[in-house]
Amino acid sequence: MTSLKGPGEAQVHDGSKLRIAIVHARWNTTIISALVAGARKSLLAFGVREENIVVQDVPGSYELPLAVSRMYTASQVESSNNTISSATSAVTDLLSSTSLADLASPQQSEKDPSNPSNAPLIQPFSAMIAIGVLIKGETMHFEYIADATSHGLMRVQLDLGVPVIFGLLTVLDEEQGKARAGLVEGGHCHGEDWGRAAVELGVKRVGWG
Ligand code: DLZ
Repeated sequence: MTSLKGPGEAQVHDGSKLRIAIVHARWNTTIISALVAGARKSLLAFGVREENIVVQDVPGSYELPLAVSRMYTASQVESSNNTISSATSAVTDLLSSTSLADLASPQQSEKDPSNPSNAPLIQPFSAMIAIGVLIKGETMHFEYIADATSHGLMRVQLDLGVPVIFGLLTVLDEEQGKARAGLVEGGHCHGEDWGRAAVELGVKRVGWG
C-alpha cells in the first residue's frame, strides 16, 4: 500500500549545474553518518558532481545555523573572487570518498562539455542541507536546542535567500533516529529525501530570481 506520508511524486530535476553544501552536527554520529550518506547518494543520483558537494561538520545541532549562514556567505565571496577558500574546501567527512564514488550515477562519470575538467563550480551554494539529530533526554536541553536550531535555520534561508533543507531529526530515542536513517529493518533514510529536496529547490530557485 502506498503511504500518504512523504513528499509525493515530483519531476526529476537535473543537479549537474548545482553546488550544494551539507553541514552536519557530530552528536549521535552513527545516525548522522547514515543521513549524510543518504543525502550524498541522492545528490549524486540526481547528477550533482562529487566536486560540487561540500561537506562540513560542527559539534552539535545548535551550531548549525551559524555554520550554514557563514558558509553561504563564504561561497558568495568565493564566487566573486573565482577562488575556492578554506571555508568550503575543508571537507571533513565521516565517509571515505572511495565508497562514495561507487554511488555515482553513470552520468556522473561523463565529462560535461561546458566544464571539461569537471572543476568545481565556483558559484554560491544553490542549496544547503543542515543535518542534526536531537535525542530527547531527561532535561529541557532537547526543547531549547530544537527550537533555537529550527528557528535559526529558517531565519538563515529567509534572510539570505538560499534554500536550507531541514535535516534536523528530533526523536524521542535512538531507535526512532535509526529508523529514520534507514538503519533498521523497514526504516527509511530521510537523508535521501533531503538530497532530492536540495536538488529540486536548487533548480527552482534559479527561476525565482
Ligand atoms: C548539549 C547537547 C545535547 C544534550 N544533546 C544534543 C543532541 O542530542 N544532538 C545534538 O546535535 N547536539 C546536542 N547537544 C549539543 C548542542 O547542540 C551544542 O553543540 C552544545 O550545546 C554547544 O553549543
